[in-house]
Order: sequence, then structure tokens, then C-alpha cells
Amino acid sequence: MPKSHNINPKEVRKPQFIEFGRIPVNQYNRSIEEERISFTPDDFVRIYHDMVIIREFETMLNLIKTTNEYKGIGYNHPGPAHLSIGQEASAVGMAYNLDTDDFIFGSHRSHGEILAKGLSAIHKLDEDTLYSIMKTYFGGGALKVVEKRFMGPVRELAKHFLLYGALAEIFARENGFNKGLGGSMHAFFTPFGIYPNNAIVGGSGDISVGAALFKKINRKRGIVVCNIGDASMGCGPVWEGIAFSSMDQYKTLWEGEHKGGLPIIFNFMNNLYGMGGQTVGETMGYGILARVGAGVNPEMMHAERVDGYNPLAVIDAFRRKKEILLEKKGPVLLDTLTYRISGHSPSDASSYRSKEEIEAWQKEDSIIAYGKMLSDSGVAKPELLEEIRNEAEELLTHILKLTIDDEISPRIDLIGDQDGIGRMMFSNQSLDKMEEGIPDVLMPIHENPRVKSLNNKERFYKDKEGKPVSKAKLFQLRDGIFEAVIDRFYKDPTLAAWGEENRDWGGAFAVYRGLTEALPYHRLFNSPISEGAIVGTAIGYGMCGGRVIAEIMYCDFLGRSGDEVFNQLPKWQAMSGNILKMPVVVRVSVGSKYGAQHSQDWSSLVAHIPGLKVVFPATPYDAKGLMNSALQGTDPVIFFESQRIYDIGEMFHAEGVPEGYYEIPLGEPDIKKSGDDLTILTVGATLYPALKASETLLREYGLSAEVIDARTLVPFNYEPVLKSVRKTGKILLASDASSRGSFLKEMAQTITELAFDDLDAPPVVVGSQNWIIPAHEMENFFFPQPHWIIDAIHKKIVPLQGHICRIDYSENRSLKLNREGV
Ligand SMILES: Cc1ncc(C[n+]2csc(CCOP(=O)(O)OP(=O)(O)O)c2C)c(N)n1
Ligand SMILES: [Mg+2]
Repeated sequence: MPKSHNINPKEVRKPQFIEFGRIPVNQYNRSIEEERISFTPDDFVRIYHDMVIIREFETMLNLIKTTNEYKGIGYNHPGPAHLSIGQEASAVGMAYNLDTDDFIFGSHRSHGEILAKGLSAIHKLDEDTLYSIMKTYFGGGALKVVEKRFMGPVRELAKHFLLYGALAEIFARENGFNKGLGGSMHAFFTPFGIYPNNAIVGGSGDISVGAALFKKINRKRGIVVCNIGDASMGCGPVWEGIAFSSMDQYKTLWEGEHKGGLPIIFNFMNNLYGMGGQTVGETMGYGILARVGAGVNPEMMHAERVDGYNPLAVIDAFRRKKEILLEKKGPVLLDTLTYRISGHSPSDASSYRSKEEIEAWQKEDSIIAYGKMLSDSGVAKPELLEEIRNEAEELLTHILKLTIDDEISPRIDLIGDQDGIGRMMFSNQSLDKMEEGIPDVLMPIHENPRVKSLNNKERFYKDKEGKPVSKAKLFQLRDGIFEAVIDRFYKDPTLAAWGEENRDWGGAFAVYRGLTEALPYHRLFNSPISEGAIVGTAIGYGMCGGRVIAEIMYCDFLGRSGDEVFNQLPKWQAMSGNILKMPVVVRVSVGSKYGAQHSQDWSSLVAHIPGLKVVFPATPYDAKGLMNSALQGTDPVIFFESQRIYDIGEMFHAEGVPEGYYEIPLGEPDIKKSGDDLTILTVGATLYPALKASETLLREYGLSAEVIDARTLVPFNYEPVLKSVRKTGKILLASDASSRGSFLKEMAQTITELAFDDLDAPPVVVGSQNWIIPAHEMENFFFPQPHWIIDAIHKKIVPLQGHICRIDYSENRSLKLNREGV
């Protein structure tokens, strides 16, 4: 179904000029007097108060880090503390107009933003809601600690709770907002709309766009603010996130209430440095960061530079920008100019900037300057401001004492419970849908053309007479995946899918053909060629509570989403202390025929990373059942599909692939052919060469091989494999991954440990060569072939009578190849 946007050559070939509009820079110039219509005296003072709390919190941390002491209280904190002393006005200004429905994401330097947003939420929530949040969060552990020692109004109590929860998180205590598993650079508290902060520079750049998508697709209230540093403008995920957030399709193709721009502000906390690199004059070339917005879209992202040293200027900007987002005219770029007086980290010797520069900014210190504005205008007497500062010191002293007391604030118990963190890696839930509701679809499922055509397909590879079914009539592996996917789209209203060529094209390999007819744009759409953001946005969408299928067109492109797949997707469930779930399935297609950069099986790389489930089906029956399980779960699943077998029919279940719903639990290997003399364990498409090898072994050498299809790499139940090995005493493992560092080696090692006494020979791994993948015509020299398996058995496991090896599996060659690094 082509889009109706015809591109007219007469139009686009016309000569013209691109005109840029003006980008405001530090245009705010109102006095306190003029602002009195927008703020009460209490509001003005609260802004001061919030800045002071943040300053004192970080001053305390700075002293703890540099002198191991604050107000005579000693403590050693070996972990990180990236302070934002100097940046308080930016944080408070940012949070002032945000509601708890508005989500903020941040960076490694986000303590100030957490506290600012928390204080803003405490001010806005009614007391009952506030108390109930504190009481129910992780069973009220943190509340009990602060409540026992403070009798006062709920909002004041909530301040104690906020400071204690944040500090306990930084000091890795169980009462921390994330059970101490996130720490300084990752801490967050979702009930106040504070979403993950990210130790990877620019990491929030695409994740936050996923949160904005979640709001838009699921009609949720609120906006998203992505707080990141100026130097993160050099990061791929930030550019990709911006591209993703500013796609034309939101305004041109999405329909009804879903039409319009994404509700997101990229708020660059522009302190002019990235560690020691100066972003103006050295490491970037934008001059004024806000300029970048000009190139992104005709609206120039409504970009603006705002003076982040004046809280009122930032509040004003956020008020105006939030309106733009609510009018569905996002995204917005804000360049919030500020300065970090503290070092990048407490060990920073500030060798990259002059003393004069720091002193000049200190002279303009926002807390002093704003305090002066309040006292000069008569809004607050200097004594009141002093009292606020003194109270902040007292409060922080109190909170510090509570937090560092091992009795009051212990760490999670890893002696009594060795697997305490391990259990948090996955949420392991089984949910039909992430939310109640009626899914947005365009037609009843039975009217879908692909669904109808699948009704007429043969669900087993042979017909009743035992003849192979033609490809045109065959229910293929790709059809199994399709059935699981479309079924879930009709069950779970939150499910959305995106990736390159996901829509009109029908998926690059025809897995999604038929979905375009079934689904509106907001549930299935083409993404930019931004593999980082394809996964990153899925992460943001998932952590907000939506289920998503992201697609990476070729496994080789996983490299482009390395940070998202290795650092973000697997970690947020545990780093949140299990507050977050991650119902994200990443479909990854493993290619062939296209050479070195389009044919790699990188399942081993992914299986190495704790926190990911890794699936690699090889049959239509398994593909459907495993996809159903992946989509029923709440954990991140990397779902590998081999392009070599997308069109294969079901060969193992004579009754064919069921039309209805069924699940195959993740982690259960499957015996595809039973045998007594030798076990062959395969991953992915290598099942088929292994089966061929097993036929030859029986025919020519009288050896009966048991062929087991791993189906899943992580998790993995070794029992069926061990049972087989106990019977056969021998095992060979085969997959298309290059053999060095392959996950098969991990499996071989585990099998050796668990079944050493039952083995007649060491487990043998047959993987692909440690080469580039050559052209299709030479692929047989790269990927495991049936005769490689037989040669390896002969040479390394059991001599086969009369067998002559074609492959040199000698020890000498193995030593030589390893010596050469091949
Ligand atoms: C991907 C990545 N590269 C490098 C680092 C090391 N690092 C931590 S903070 C930082 C500077 C970031 O500057 P900016 O984004 O402007 O934020 P700021 O520290 O100024 O708040 C660097 C290079 C990192 N954490 N992540
Ligand atoms: Mg910076």
C-alpha cells in the first residue's frame, strides 16, 4: 500500500533558497516586579529554597568526596559524584512547571534535576497522594526511616524522604530509590516523574524519545524532558534521537488525535564543557548550541538559548515550550546556558580552565544573584534567606547521619541471599497485555489479506501423499513469526513496532506483510536509518510501560546500536531495583549472500551480556511459539532470525504449525532427532546441516546421532542436553557464529563441568571461520557444512572407520591458527 505522497520532480527541482528564521538568545529580561503577576512571594522564595537544597546536597557530597567529612560527620564514598554546583537555577527552572505526569530523563550529572523535580512534585501533589506514594514505594522502607525521626507536615516529611531516598541511592543503600543498584549516575524515582539518568553521555538522547512516543501512542498526559549535556551534542544517539523525534510522519501520516509532533524537549544543560573539552572553540563547531535546531526541521525545533543562571528565565522558557508541545508542535530544543563551578568530578584539578574564569562565574552565582533580587525587591528579607540556608544545612546533616548508619540504612544482603541481584535481572512476568484497553486496528483480524492467505497454506512441509509442498503453498518460518506478532497486536493495545521498512515494504524480509493493512501508523511505522535510536526509543517506550517490537534489519547493524543493546536494554530492570520492566523484543535478522558486512551471526556477543534473553528459532513451529513467549513476557528478548530459513516449512511436527496460540517457554532446548551414540547441539539454522550430517553418520558409519536444537541461548536449561550426553558420552556443538569466542564455547565448558564423568571425549565446537564472510559463492567455505561436522567427529571425538577428512582439524593447525589470530 503506497503512501499518497507523490514527489513531484517539477516541484523539488525548482531553484529556491532555504530561509532560516531567528533563534532567540537570552531574550528574557523581566524584573521581579514584572513577574509578580505570575509568582506569589511564596513561589519566589520556594525557588530560592529549592536551589539552596540542591546546593547544600552537593556541597555535602563534595566535602564527603574530597575531605571524607561534612559538619564533623565522617564518611568515605568511593563511588561517583558528578556535581552540578553552579547549575541549580537551570534544574529548578526546568522542573518548576512540570507535573508528575511530565517525565524527565538525565545524565551522569543529574542530582540537581532529581531534587528539583522531586521538590516540584512534592509541592504539586496533594498530601494524601504524596503520603501514599511514600508508603507504598518498596513497602515503605525509606518512609519508615524518615518518619520515625520527623513529626511534621506531610510535605516536609516528603522532603526528608526525597533527600534520604536520593542519598541512600548514591551511597548504595537498600532504602535508595533503586535499592542502591543504580547509584549516583542512574538514580531516579518514577512516582515523581523522574526517569532514568544515564552514565553514558547522550544515553538519554534516544531513550527519552521512546518515552515521548509512549505518551503519544498511548494518549498519556504530559511531556518528556531530555536533560543532557552540551558535549553530548557530539554523540550519535543524540542526533539519532533528534532525527527520530522530528520525523515528518507525525504531522503528515499519523492520524486523528495521534497527528502532530512529539511531546519532547531536548534540554541541553549547557555548562560549556564536556569534562575538560570546551564545546565552544574546541570540540564542537556550533558556536551557540541552539543553532543546531535550525538544521533539523522547518520549525527549527523552536530552538532557543536561555540564561540558565536566572531561574525565572528558565521557568519562562519551559512554560512557553511546554505550550508548544501541548499544541503538538514539538520537538523543542533548549540550550540552557549554565556553568559548572564544581569540577567534573571531585578529583578534577580544573587544569583545563583558568581560575579567573571560575571566579567570574562565581561572582554571578545564581543563588547569590537571585537572593539579592528577592531582597532588593522586598520579596524576602535577607534573614529569611539565611534561615533557609541554615535549615538546609541542618536537614542535610540529619539526612547524612541516617544514610550512612549501617543499622538504619543497610545495603541489600548479598551474604544471606547470594542471588539477590541476579534475581533482579529479569522480571519474568507473563502478561497478555501491558494495559487494559481496546487495541487500535484497522480491520478485524480475519479480514486481513495475509491472515486469509495463510488459512490456505500447508502447515507441514509435506502433503498427504508425502510430497514436498511448493514454496508458494507452504506455511513458512516468516509466517510463524507473523502470526505471533499480529495476534499480539490484537491483544495488547500498547504494542507498537518500528524499524526500517517496517510498514509499506512489509518488513525487509516480508515478515510483516499484511500488518500495514491491519494497523494505523502510530502502531507500525518506518523509522529513520537509526539503529541506535530504533532500540533506544524501544527502551524508553518499554520502561514507561509499553510493549514494543524493534527491528534491526541485519544482525551486522547491531553494532550501530551497541550502547543501546549492551548498556541500556539489559540493565534498567535491575538498575531500577525492579521498578521498571522492559517488555522489548528486538528482532534481528541474520543475513547471508551479502558478504562480510551483511552475514554475521552475532548471537554470541549478545548472549554474553547479562540481562538479555536470546532466542534463535530454526523452525516455523518454534518461531511462532517462541515469539509468542517473547511477546507474553516483560523482559528484553533479542530474537534472531536467519534469512537462510525464512522460507522453510515445518518438518518436525507432523500435524503442522497450529493455527491457534501456543507458547514455547524460553530456555528449553528441543530434541529434533533422537539417537544413542552421539549428541549434536545446534543453534539457529545450523540445525539443517547438522541433520544432514546425522543422516550420513547413520548411513555410512552406523552412528546414531541425537540432534538437539538449543532454540534459546539465554536462559538455557542444560538438563535435556546433560541427559543426552549421559546416554551418548559424546557431544559436538555447531552454529553459524565464528568459532572464536562463540557462545558454543561457553556451552561446551558448562557441559564439561556438569557432565565430565559421562564424557568419552571433550565437547567439540564447530563454528564458522574466524574470517570475513566471503561472497555467496564461497560461503560454503565459511559456514559449517555437514562434512565439517563429520570430520570433526572423526578427528576429535570418535574415529569413523574408513573416513577421510577434507578439513584439517589437527592440533597443529589449531595451534597455528590461534598463534596467527585467525
Ligand atoms: C559514551 C561516553 N563517553 C565518555 C564518557 C566519559 N564522560 C563522562 S562525562 C563526560 C563529559 C560530558 O559532557 P556533557 O555532556 O557536556 O555533560 P557535563 O559533564 O558537562 O554535565 C565524559 C566525556 C561517558 N561517560 N560516556
Ligand atoms: Mg557540559
